[in-house]
Amino acid sequence: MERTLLIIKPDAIQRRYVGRIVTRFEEKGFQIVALKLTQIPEKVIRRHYSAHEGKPFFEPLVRYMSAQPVVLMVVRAKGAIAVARKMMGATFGANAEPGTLRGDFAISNRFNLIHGSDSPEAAEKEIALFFKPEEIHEVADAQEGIVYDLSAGERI
Ligand code: IDP
Ligand code: MG
Repeated sequence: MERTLLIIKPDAIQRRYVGRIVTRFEEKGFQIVALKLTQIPEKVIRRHYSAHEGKPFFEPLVRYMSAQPVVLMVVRAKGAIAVARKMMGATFGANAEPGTLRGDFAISNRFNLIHGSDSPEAAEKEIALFFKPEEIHEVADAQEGIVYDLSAGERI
């Protein structure tokens, strides 16, 4: 099953949105397989966002993401990466569609509540950057047969 890495960013924690963000993914049918509250060291966040190095927003982004704790999560679902990105909404809060997390709860270009991996390669790289294998708990999903139609031998 596809996995993605989500980060509930410091602004979301300050605004007491951890519970409702986690709930949105659970309600949608995602299974949580890893979760922790932690402050990410500056050099790790630089690596995580290395694709943005040199851009004008890079240094403030590094400061924002490393100054306070975040919630790191690995979640899985069919098509997890694209579905999570859709649920997050566009990067800038003001542009994000209502009904998405950013569309409903963010107005800022930077303080936009959540990170989600943008490709399978990024997801696996980011999961390995933030979690040790023993911190990931891929237990059988008791609800899988009701979240998906499994009668044809695949997840429909
Ligand atoms: P994403 O989070 O939607 O994938 P990216 O383009 O990967 O967006 O940018 C990473 C993060 O950097 C954004 O979520 C946002 O917090 C911040 N950011 C991106 N562009 C800007 C900008 O133009 N001004 C301020 N912050 C930005
Ligand atoms: Mg991105």
